[in-house]
Amino acid sequence: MTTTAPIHTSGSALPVTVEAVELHRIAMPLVRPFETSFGRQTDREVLLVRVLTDAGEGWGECVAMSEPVYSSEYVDGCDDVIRHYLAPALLDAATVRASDVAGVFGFVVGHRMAKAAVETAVLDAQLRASGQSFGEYFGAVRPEVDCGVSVGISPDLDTLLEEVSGYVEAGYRRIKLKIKPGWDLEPVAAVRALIGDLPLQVDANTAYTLAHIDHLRELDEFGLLLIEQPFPEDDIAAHVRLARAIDTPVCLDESITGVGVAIDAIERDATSVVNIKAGRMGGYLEAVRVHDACRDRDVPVWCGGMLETGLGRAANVALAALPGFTLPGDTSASDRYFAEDLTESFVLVDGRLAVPTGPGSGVTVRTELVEAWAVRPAEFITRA
Ligand code: OSB
Ligand code: MG
Repeated sequence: MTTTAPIHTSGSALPVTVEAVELHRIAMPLVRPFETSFGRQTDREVLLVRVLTDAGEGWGECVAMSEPVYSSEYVDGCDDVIRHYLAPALLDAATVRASDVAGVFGFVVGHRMAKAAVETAVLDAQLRASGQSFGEYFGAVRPEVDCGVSVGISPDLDTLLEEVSGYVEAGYRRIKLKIKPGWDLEPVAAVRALIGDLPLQVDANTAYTLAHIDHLRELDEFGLLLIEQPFPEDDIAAHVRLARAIDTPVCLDESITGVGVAIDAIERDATSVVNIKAGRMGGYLEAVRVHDACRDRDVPVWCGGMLETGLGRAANVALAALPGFTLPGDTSASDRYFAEDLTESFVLVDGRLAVPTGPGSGVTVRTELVEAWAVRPAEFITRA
């Protein structure tokens, strides 16, 4: 009963032979520090995967953070697992389509962000060769997507309100506030008073426990779209209990590592909205499957973010153009993150970003910047 267009895994999408995998490590300063319940980030250390194939090149961005604080993955770990396991397996696999890659990587447990980065690079190469865009391949149904913005924990309320005002002026269609114990009801009340009835939601990144249920119920008076991931990722049962106690919809992020968990969490009423992040799920193909499963169950989804560069953003925006993405995503404009982006800039127009239409990701990695921003020499992995 899947109602969405199927992934276009056949037809013009010819398989490619991967001849080399390149790993690039760059650092990009954020325009302002980003603080969450798990820490404060001032720059993004990005691992980029470039595959060289018989049909041309493809690029993928690894969304892992420098430290294993959002999930167990982190940049050095992804680098290591790609270098020692994923890249050699891909080079051994002869010809592959992107839809084969998860199978090739099936012998490695977990490491979804690493797998996603490589799979995306293969998909980019494959689609560039066949002239199809990510949006067409995923089944996009709209030329642009509604955008929200994720706002970090501030040193004080004045700073928070000033930051939020700027985003409202820029035209964002939804505000998300990071919360944690000690930074929740007050900032939410202040921002609600500032923004009137503009959609507002909160994200706790697992900072609460069941002992906070009564406290979290106090959020109900602010008419939030949702509360994202209040409890630890493996505690689905705790989210079931909160969902029963609170009027605000509960939305899982960290917990949803694939379509199986998504269906389980929905069937148990742990989550009534799902945050889709391809990196967390092992790739865009699994993300599309989660979208389809949610749509079949009338569960709205929205596209999460990991402070991606234009490369990752291009793919996220294409994904967010699928029909089940009915809420604004954390797909913000380039200037919300970086003074200069790694690709063409994504510019907010009327609160939306345009879905790229060119082949593959539809954006071009500025290789001179990859070189200029490198924190270490590139690594080249070829067939043994
Ligand atoms: O939980 O959604 C999250 C950033 C890094 C890690 C986790 C999260 C986030 C964000 C930022 O909220 C979303 C974005 O603008 O990319
Ligand atoms: Mg989140």
